[in-house]
Amino acid sequence: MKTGIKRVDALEILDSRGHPTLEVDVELEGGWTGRAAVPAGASTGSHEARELRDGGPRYGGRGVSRAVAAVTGELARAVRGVDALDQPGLDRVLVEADGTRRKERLGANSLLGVSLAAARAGARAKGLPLYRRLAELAGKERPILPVPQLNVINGGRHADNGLQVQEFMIMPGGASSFAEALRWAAEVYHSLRELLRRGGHTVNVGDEGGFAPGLRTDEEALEVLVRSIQAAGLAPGRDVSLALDAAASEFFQDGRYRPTGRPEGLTAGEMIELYRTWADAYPVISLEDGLAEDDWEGWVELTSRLGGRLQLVGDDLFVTDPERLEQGLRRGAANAILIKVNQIGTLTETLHTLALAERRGCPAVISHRSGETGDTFIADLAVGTAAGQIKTGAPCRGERVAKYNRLLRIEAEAGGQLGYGLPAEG
Ligand code: 2PG
Ligand code: MG
Repeated sequence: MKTGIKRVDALEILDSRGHPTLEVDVELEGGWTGRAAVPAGASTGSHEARELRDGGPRYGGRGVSRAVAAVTGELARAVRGVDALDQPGLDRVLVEADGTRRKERLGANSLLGVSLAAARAGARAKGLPLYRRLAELAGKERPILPVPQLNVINGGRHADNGLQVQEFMIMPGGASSFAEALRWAAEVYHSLRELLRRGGHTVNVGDEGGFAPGLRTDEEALEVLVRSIQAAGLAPGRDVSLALDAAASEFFQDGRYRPTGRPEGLTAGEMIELYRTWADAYPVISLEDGLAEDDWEGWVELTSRLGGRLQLVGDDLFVTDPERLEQGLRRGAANAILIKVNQIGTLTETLHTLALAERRGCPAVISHRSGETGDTFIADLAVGTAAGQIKTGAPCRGERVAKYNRLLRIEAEAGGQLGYGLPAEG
């Protein structure tokens, strides 16, 4: 069989934060090859699948030489001869080889590298661009270019300033193509830079390419964002809206929310009230991880109070896990899901969660991690699965821009055949 897996290799490389990560190569019997690099989070949810890291003195314990050994040893033996075109079968072999619920034995990073590299090799064997191959695997006839959420102001764990919200994002939903959306976003990004500079702020960038200014309050950040959209000649709320990732699990302690500067803490109800005032005053349309990963009661209240007007995205809450998504939808917690391939560990499981979300009318946002590489797999994933939304950082820093540029290329190569925006209902 020419599409059987012949060789699997792995290399310890660096991610965008200078931490080690895995790069995996898969070669098929017919000579087709695929390569994939694995991302890594900083504000990781406690229910995510586990990465395998070395511990010990190398790279401060973050080395992945054990994961390299898992890929080139146990996993390579397990998948040898398996048909790369049977992605569900291949991913089953990977999951069974590991044998644990959270993939802690061989590491979700090891499994994911093999899964994604094999998908690339499979696309080459079929002579398809990756997004077309992913559309085939997802059973989608109409791939679509996603609306990007671009993180232009960084706070929380991704920066050293006083901002409680980890990510302040712009969403150019009013554009008529992805290329126009990205141009608008870049123009807003530069007018933001200018406004911050004039206000005496540093314009150094954080982990995801957004500015990390020494702003004192989240409201100041929301204000300057609205002004920068206007300064770019665009209409806040119509052309460009705002999306936030509070990453609230990061500042939830002893039953209260304790962002920087609020040591007394806030209840979930007070947090919800704060979000309501923001939604009233600013063109915010999406809020991710507004509350903590296990605060189910708070999430239910948040969703019943603000779910009619905001997209409430579960990231740490759902960790791309179909069981947690099912539980959330049953209880009425959140109304959208963030999808991160390394939270679950294989392509097939990711597609499975996406399919469940779609069946339940739950929008999905395909996402990068704060630690990334030049790998652009998620750009193709967003298009092929017709998810409708992607978040992959600012229009700045090579590892972020690589994904946006890949989307530009997909749109251009399709010659106007692919739509832009949220998928049509129904
Ligand atoms: C998030 C992500 C990506 P991290 O919280 O959504 O922006 O951050 O990869 O650090 O978990
Ligand atoms: Mg998040």
